Order: sequence, then structure tokens, then C-alpha cells
Amino acid sequence: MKTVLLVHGDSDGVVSGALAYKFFTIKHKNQPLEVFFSHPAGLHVDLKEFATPGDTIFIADIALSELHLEELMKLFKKYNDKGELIYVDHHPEPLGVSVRFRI
Ligand SMILES: [Mn+2]
Repeated sequence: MKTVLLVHGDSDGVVSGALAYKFFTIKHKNQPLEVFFSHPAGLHVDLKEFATPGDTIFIADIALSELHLEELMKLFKKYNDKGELIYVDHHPEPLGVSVRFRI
């Protein structure tokens, strides 16, 4: 088990990642932590490539791509069922989707 941070590579994404890095290095002492920069069109690919179900995953500042929304929602549920997936963002949600819930 490890902690995986997936954040956008722009300024607010990098700052979000730095804050999350500090938080998780304290919360999950002695647990490996990896940070990756991602983006809306590649989030579903990067999540599968860099995280394993059972990991703690923190995603910040990456909008949900409507093109990959169905797959992303399935992945979020799968990863959160096995471990913990935390998604934090400030972009508008795709129409018909509310991410203001715990899955
Ligand atoms: Mn941003």
C-alpha cells in the first residue's frame, strides 16, 4: 500500500500537491508516497498506471473530462472501495454529475 498524489501541473495544482504531500507524510508515516502530475484528458490513464486498488489516492485540481467521465466514475468507485480516493477540485462539474458526496 502506498499514497499516490495526482495533481495538475499548473500553479494551483503544484501548491495543492505540496500541501497534500506535507499532510500525508505526517498522516501516513513510513508509507511510500508518490507524486505525479496529470491533466483532465489523461487522468483515467494515469490513475490506472500509477495507482493500485488499495492505495490511498489524492487527486487535486484536475477537472473531470466529459469524454472519460463514465470510466472515471467507475475507477473512482473501484479505487475507493479497495482503498481511499479523495478528489478535490475547483472546476465546474460536468453536467449531471455531482462529486459532492462520498462514494
Ligand atoms: Mn488549476
